[in-house]
Amino acid sequence: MAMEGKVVAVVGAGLVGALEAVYLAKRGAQVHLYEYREDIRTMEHVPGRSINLAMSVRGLGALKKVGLDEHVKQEYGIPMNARMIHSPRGETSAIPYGKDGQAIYSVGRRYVNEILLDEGDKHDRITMHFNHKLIKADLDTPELTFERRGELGEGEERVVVIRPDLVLGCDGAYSTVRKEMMKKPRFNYSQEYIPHAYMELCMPAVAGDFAMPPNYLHIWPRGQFMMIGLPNQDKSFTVTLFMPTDVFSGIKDGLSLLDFFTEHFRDAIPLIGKEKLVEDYFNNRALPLVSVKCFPYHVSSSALIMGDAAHAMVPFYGQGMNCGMEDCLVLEDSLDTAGDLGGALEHYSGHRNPDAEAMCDLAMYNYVEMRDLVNKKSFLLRKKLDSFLHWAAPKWWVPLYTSVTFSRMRYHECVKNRAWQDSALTLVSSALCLSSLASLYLLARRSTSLEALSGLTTTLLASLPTDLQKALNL
Ligand code: FAD
Ligand code: EGU
Repeated sequence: MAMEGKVVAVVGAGLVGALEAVYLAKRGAQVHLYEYREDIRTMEHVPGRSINLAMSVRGLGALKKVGLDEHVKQEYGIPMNARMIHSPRGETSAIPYGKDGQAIYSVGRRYVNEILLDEGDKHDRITMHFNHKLIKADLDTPELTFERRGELGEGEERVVVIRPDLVLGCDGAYSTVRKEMMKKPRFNYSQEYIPHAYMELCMPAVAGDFAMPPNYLHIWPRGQFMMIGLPNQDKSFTVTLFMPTDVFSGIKDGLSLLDFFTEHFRDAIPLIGKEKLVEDYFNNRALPLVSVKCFPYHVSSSALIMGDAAHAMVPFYGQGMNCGMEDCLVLEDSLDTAGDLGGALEHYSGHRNPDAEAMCDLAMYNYVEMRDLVNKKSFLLRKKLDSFLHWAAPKWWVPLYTSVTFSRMRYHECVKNRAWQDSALTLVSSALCLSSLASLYLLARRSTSLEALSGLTTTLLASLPTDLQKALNL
């Protein structure tokens, strides 16, 4: 579908909006990019959400279309080849993500946003409007109303009204465009705030070098609490603390904070520094985590939501940005195949929804799993079994996180693939149980020291099936 001459208003110049604007300009559309904040490239300090993110195959695949993937992979991003698990006693162990050099990349949110805006500047067909807050939208016409922030220039009005051909809502988890869609009949919507919130803390460089090995995603799994650390370009780490909101608010002074860290994250204290830890914690607010699902993503041929606006997810799979950027690739396919704009948007909605919702579910499921299972033997055994089978038959056995993080398999198929593996393991473990039962029975019949063996058999029988079942995570 050609977009020549079409006027598209992209709302939100975040990671997805800035990328989509370039995609559309390359298709010949006249793009107007509206952003509530001022131009982040001219800001000294950008407040708000997570400083760095894990970028993997899907995000990189989307950047490839604008020629930025190699730059992020080779020059800018910091490869993380493995997770490094920090035990409560401060011991560390590494679990690789994949084979030889497979890695995910730690990237700065601000930097990626800036190079995308710079890319946009190269296109005459893109006009950027910063300090424009969408306050009202009639999505049928469509008509958008923006309020300008800050000082106005000569002859500029506070309120700006526009009538584009198409509205793309890339305005994040608390999307205004989505709020307008909610007024439509037959629009499905659900959201969930989880009990956990997050806070980012800084682990500074020590004598000009990283305080911990840089090429890892550092994890402190503690059941109810969790901390995750990603390396930054300036050799610091950003560590993100995840805890229930009441635990955050229960820590009221420096002493109780240090007690808390001594109990749960002892090894991180000297790395962050006592004073800095206390200062950062009390100068920061814990931010909420929300998961959003909705359907459809479009209104006839006049509006579409993408990225977090359409499918905000909890961050426990490191896929929010990756999924949002992949949205842009999926829309490209829809525009390529459909005959008209309405058809393309409808195709996109129907095609993307099962995948986006599958990813929201996976992220939520992982949140529960991380909380409850991290230290359980069955969980670790399944991880090892998965890796082993993947090593033995890389084409046939692809673990869930591998298909999600290192492939572009549709998210809902990743889930299906996992379901298939679960039933295969059930089958194999039942077969193992049965055959061990049978051989024990045969052994017992032949044996002269029947009594000893039958005792052993009983013990084994009692323990084996449940253990195996647990071990195989059934
Ligand atoms: P946003 O980045 O939120 O951009 C939306 C833009 O719209 C903003 O610039 C905003 O100012 C603007 N806007 C909003 N309302 C208006 C309005 N009314 N008018 C005009 N403009 C407006 N993802 C990963 O892939 N890997 C990770 O490791 C990862 N880690 C994360 C860790 C945490 C703690 C969190 C919270 C998220 C993480 N994510 C991660 C998810 C990722 O941050 C988001 O999925 C991603 O930022 C979504 O991009 P977006 O462009 O859709 O929305
Ligand atoms: C959470 C917060 C490790 C950045 C899920 C892994 C995340 C990230 C994991 C954050 C975990 C959790 C995976 C990646 C990634 C793991 C993944 C989670 C980046 C299953 C900045 N998660 N995250 N899984 O496998 O697939 O290492 O804030 F702790 S990257 Cl929760 Cl691959």
